[in-house]
Amino acid sequence: MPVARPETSDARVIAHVDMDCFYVQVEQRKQPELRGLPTAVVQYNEWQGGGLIAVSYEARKCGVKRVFDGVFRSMRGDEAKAACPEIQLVQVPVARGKADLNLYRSAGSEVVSILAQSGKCERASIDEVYLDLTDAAESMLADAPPESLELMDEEVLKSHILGIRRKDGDDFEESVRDWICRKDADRRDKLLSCGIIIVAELRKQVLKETEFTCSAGIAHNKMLAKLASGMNKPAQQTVVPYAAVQELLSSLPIKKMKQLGGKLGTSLQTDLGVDTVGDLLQFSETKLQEHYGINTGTWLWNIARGISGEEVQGRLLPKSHGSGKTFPGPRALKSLSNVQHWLNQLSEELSERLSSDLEQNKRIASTLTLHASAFKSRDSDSHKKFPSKSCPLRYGVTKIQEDAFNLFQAALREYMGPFGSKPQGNKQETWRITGLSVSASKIVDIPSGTSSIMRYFQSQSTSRPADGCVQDHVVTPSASEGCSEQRSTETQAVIPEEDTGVTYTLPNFETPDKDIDLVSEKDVVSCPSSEAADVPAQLESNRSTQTKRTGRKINNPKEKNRGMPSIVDIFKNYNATPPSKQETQEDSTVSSSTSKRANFSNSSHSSEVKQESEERRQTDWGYKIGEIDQSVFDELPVEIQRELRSFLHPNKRLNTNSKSKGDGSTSSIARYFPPLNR
Ligand code: TTP
Repeated sequence: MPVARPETSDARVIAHVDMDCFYVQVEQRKQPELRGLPTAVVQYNEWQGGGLIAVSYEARKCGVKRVFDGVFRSMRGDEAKAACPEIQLVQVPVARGKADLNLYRSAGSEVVSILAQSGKCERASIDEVYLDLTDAAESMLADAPPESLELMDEEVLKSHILGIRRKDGDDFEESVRDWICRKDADRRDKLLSCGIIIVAELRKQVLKETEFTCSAGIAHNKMLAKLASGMNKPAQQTVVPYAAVQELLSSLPIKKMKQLGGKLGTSLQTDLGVDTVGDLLQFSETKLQEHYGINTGTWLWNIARGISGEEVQGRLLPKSHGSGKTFPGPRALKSLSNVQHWLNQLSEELSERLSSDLEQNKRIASTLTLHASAFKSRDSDSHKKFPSKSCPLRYGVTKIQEDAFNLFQAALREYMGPFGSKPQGNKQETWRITGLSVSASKIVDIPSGTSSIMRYFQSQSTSRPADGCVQDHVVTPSASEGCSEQRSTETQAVIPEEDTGVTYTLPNFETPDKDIDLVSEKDVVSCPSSEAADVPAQLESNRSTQTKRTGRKINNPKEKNRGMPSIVDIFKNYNATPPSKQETQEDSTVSSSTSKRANFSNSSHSSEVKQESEERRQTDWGYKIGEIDQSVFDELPVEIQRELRSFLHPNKRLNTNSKSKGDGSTSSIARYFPPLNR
């Protein structure tokens, strides 16, 4: 079968950098006496010595593993001790009764900030980075090509280059040098050679500055670079020249390919008899599309040929934030109050991370999603998944807590179905929750400058569900790869908080430790139907408590599904049509300068004029200002809250304004959103 050449991506130089036994290295840096010793990081609970989540390479040599082969559970500390009596077990830090990964996150950021200097850099997880080194490689090729170098670093010469043919007795390093310095090499290989030198240098720099070792894969696209980085660990780099691609893929088990570890990979094995990625070559694109749909079919056809057009994203910050915890076996949650307790903890952590993202990076997330895993007591429908739910995200810890709990209740009602509240036989059907997570996604930069705030909120609002209601969280196949995130997250994951040693398959569930990129939401699609007439008894009682707690009785069935109003809902009703001349004058007065606004309010406008302007303001906003729940402003940073309140209530503003005018201070909104400088 003729093999298509990768098109444009074949001249790119992409690296995937992956830290070695990352949590262990972070702990060893903290406690240098552990260096060189067999070490493992375990979960904080001590049942059977805690589940292993990271294992040093010294410990791996003694047979200690994170996941037991063939058994879907993590190795316990006690089992690790039996295999390797001298192993050092370090517990993950704990906060709010769950693993606190901040230490590891910031260690990952240290690495990212070093690597980002070399070119376009995408932080792919807590300890993985993609780099697009094409520009750097091209410059090197133009200015100081590898064959012109007199000395070559040892780290470069240790590189594993796939497809190099060595004769018996050939020196490893010499053969690497020869390959790198070939004068007759084609341009693609020459660029890769430059990539080898650049990555070796970067890895040395990371080691020097952070004391962490890492491994890397260097290839012409992300997919191949990622495959290569894990091939020779720790502290080594592997290169995939174009000529070696088919050989690599022909023997690569299909399930080892990113995004084929789950159902799709299984289907390829059982339905098409495909064992290796190379086996896919026998199927035409049309055939694959017939089986798996247009996007996935094309994606499969491409990966069989080592083609992947996926770009390095140029993103140093996470795409989403999540906080989760599992409650396996006897720890499964069985009451709403327990669920609420844990959702409060998770929401608190999420809120903290959102606040620091806002503070440090001037970014705002707009969707809150709840994922859970569950089972029912007498499970007639054991395969029914606990639905994931999303809603617009409101800032402020109590709001996130409240919304997360509301999402949970909506999901639970759906999960239990119309018979949830009815006893079947003698017993009432009950539920157990084995995993909970809350995540914030659709994170965007806040545009700089006061005037763009409205635009920001408006653009946010247009991407939202019409009425801000609880939405089913649906993961759809990615257009770029034709493969759904759901499949990719179906791989077995060892979750730091798990307790009984069971490793879970968690479709749609965000592993708290690898907290970046795991939630790649596509769009929320439909509102659930209005609340089921039959709801579980637990929920029924809780719903009345909820109504009491919020003090807001819900009579209107439409309103029931709306969820709480968000600041975004208010802004989306802001009328952006160009105002009349008179309005323009007033608008600029109220929205851009506090001092002008003070002048306006201080001037001797008649009360009719004030009333008129008030009416205009009300029309512009599409809301009766008096009816806006003032608590929605709590979602915003304090100084902006102040400014918006004074925009809506200019008279109240007078008292404080004279003071700020005296300070000569500029608009706080403008100060809050300085031009981005990253
Ligand atoms: P990995 O990169 O998968 O593994 P690792 O860095 O420990 O080891 P390797 O050298 O083989 O790459 O994960 C990075 C960190 O994420 C890891 O140190 C601990 C954490 N982690 C978990 O807590 N649970 C998991 O299931 C996985 C896979 C990782």
